Amino acid sequence: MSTPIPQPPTVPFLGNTRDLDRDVPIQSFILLAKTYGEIYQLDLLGGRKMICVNSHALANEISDDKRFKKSFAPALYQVRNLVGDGLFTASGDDLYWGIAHRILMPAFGTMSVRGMLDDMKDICGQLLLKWERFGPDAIIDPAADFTRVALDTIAYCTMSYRLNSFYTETQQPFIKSMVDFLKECFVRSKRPHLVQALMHSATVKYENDQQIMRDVASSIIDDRKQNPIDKKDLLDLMLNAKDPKTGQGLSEENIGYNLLTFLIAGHETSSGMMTFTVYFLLKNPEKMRKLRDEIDEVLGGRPVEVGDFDKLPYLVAVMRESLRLGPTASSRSAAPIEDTTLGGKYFVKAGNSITIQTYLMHRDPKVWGEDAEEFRPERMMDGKFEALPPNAWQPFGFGARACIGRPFAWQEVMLVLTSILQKFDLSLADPSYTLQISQALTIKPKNLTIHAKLRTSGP
Ligand code: MNH
Repeated sequence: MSTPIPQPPTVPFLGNTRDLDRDVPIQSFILLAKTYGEIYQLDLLGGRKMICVNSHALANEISDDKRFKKSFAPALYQVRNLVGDGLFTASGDDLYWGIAHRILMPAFGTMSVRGMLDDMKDICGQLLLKWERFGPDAIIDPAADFTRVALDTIAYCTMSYRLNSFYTETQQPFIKSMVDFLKECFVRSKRPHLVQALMHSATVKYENDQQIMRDVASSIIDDRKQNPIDKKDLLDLMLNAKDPKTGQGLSEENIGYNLLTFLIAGHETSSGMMTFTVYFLLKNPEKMRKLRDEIDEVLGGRPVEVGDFDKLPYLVAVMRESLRLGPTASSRSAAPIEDTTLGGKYFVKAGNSITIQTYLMHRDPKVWGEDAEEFRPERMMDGKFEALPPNAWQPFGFGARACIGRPFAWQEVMLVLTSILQKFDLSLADPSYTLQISQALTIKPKNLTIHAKLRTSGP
């Protein structure tokens, strides 16, 4: 006998759509989990159901490529309007996922990423200069500056293209369009078709935002075609490499999709991670001191090099803990390949999307204990990380469809954090700040502001 999956009361026509906050849906997911526990379902528009799981036990069961395959929450499905069958949004059955995956994997291996360190330093240096020149009284918006770093880093390291975000006063049009586009994807996925049809100006803007991003992609591709370079970067691979298995290259259309995929997937998550980490460190000054002591001890004042990354265990623990409490990709979805039963009692039909709320799973007291809400990097080191139950820490997803950019993001964030802490004393601009979350496709701290003062006591 199967047990029905708990569900909040529905209203006619709208189902459970009103249970989801428009701007910050994760707030609703947190509240719903408090009421309904490890699993619940919602009726969305167009007859779709959303099943959410919140516990490690159920998430672990779904982390099985033989029983489940990646699926798309409604908002992510909308993102396909822009990036089609690019790597992130391709369905497992899309021929192009396999071709692009095999062509692009080598570009994101650890060795290849190590070769990008100097280019990453170029961009990171622009951030350091800006904060130094702004001086100790300036109010810095770290989410905005980390977005500049991350976006410029991905464009420069993988496409040898300078977006020069630090040289524009306001946000890059690309970033503005991207944020608005992702927001609209969310809102759209919850709007009835009839209402959507009437929202003419929203649709015009939605399409205009996509065009702005497509234009950036085209100019990067055209620029490369006109000015070929020797470097075998990601863009070169996309334009020229052949899939070893099928012998096929990527189509023009798919190159465009993937280029935008990398610009979007390659920066939102990393910039959010840097912002969360700075937030957690500022709220936990003794952890900040401990981290800085480690950096000073290992590096003195010299720039970090590739070989140093293995010598900074506390930094690694801080990054893991920050991604546990602030997993910037806060959920992922998968669907059973055949009809199945979850947790021995909840029946789920084949193809019915299940959303793992990583944010909640990362706080499951069965795994993390009663102090799960506390930022405690110590739980991520000295063998404790390796001893965690399988799939308890999953900020980069799972299996074949896990994050391809993990080594890239890891190195980038290590570089930025070590560089900032070597150079500045950070403080909250508003000491009473408490965490609020903003959400587009990913989550990050909202309205966090800081000061950065050059260190007086050097290493
Ligand atoms: Mn990334 C997939 C999280 C940085 C490019 N990424 C995923 C998934 C998660 C994720 C979770 C799986 C999503 C799903 O199952 O639906 N990614 C992150 C986080 C960071 C990150 C937390 C940084 C911190 N990602 C990056 C960077 C790049 C990148 C940097 C590019 C350089 N990610 C991708 C791509 C995919 C992906 C591409 C899709 C991979 C695939 O399906 O084959």
